[in-house]
Amino acid sequence: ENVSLLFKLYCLIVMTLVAAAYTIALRYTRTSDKELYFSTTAVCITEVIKLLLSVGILAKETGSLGRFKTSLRDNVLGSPKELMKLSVPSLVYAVQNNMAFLALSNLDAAVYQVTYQLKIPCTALCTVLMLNRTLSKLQWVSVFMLCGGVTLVQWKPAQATKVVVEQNPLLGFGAIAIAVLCSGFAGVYFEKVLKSSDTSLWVRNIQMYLSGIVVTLVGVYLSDGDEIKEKGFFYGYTYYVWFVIFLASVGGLYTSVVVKYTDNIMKGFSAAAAIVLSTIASVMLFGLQITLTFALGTLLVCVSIYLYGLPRQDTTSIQGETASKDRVIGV
Ligand code: NCC
Repeated sequence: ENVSLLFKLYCLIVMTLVAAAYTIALRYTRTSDKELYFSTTAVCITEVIKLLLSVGILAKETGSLGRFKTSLRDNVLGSPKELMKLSVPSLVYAVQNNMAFLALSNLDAAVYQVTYQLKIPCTALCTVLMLNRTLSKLQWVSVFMLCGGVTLVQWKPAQATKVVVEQNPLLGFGAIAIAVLCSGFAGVYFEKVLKSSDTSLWVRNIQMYLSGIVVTLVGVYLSDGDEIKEKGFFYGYTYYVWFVIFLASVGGLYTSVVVKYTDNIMKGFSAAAAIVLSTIASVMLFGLQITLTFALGTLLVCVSIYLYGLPRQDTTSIQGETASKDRVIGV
């Protein structure tokens, strides 16, 4: 499908801004000491909202009520096999999304964001293993360079935050490690399913969010079931919690659009570029100071993007999509 570069850019920028706001807002909601909400329910409600939004978008995409119904009948009710296929990433994403809450309950948002960048090489590895694509040595170097660059760009000296809740940093880092693995695997798995047929993105999303609701409900039951029976599903829900859920839903949908029009590695690269650009914009708008680590990180990010995009020199590996593209442009 042909969409303009401008639209892709728009999706990437929205996705990155939402992700940044999401992390900070989530962290904020976990640092209150009283009436703390059950994070597993927030993950579950997010799946419900994403499902409803996807159904709405599919209705718009199909154009007529008849075609909309046929699409739902064929792809949802009539396709248990496809539903099973999509339950794999939905399970993995359910783990990942719960890990984000666990990590941000135990670690500062800045520390989280920096450590979470390990998902970039992890995603590259999954892409190579699962999509039979190859990366040149230089591209591998650029992937790690990007990872280091984003880390530096987001680096902030540790702040003494007044946090009343009990924190366990080790638990937080463990949760990030799991989230990194999940993000890489689930992202590439979804990309593989999405790009191996003509099925609409919104149908794929509906298939995934349906099992997503079931899986996250199991999570609610297993980890907070007893307490929820006592206090209620929506215990502790403030406007901030609803805002976090809103960001998670919108962010998830934009992520799926980005993966459709680019790929998971590109998602990492462009998110990095968007972070750099938004920081530079805020420096110009609000007159903030550019730190040395930011400047160094920006340099690394730019060089890595340049290196990743260079035409490949090694023609030894003629396998997969990248190699055939290289032949077209005459490398
Ligand atoms: O970690 P990340 O993405 O790979 O997580 C993907 C998020 O998108 C949802 N998703 C994915 C595919 C699909 N078809 N539908 C979806 O709803 C998954 O449920 C999962 O939540 C990133 O690349 O950094 C990004 O990070 C997340 C988020 O900031 C981190 O996971 C931290 O917890 C962003 N999510 C939000 O902003 C809500 C995502 O946009 C980008």
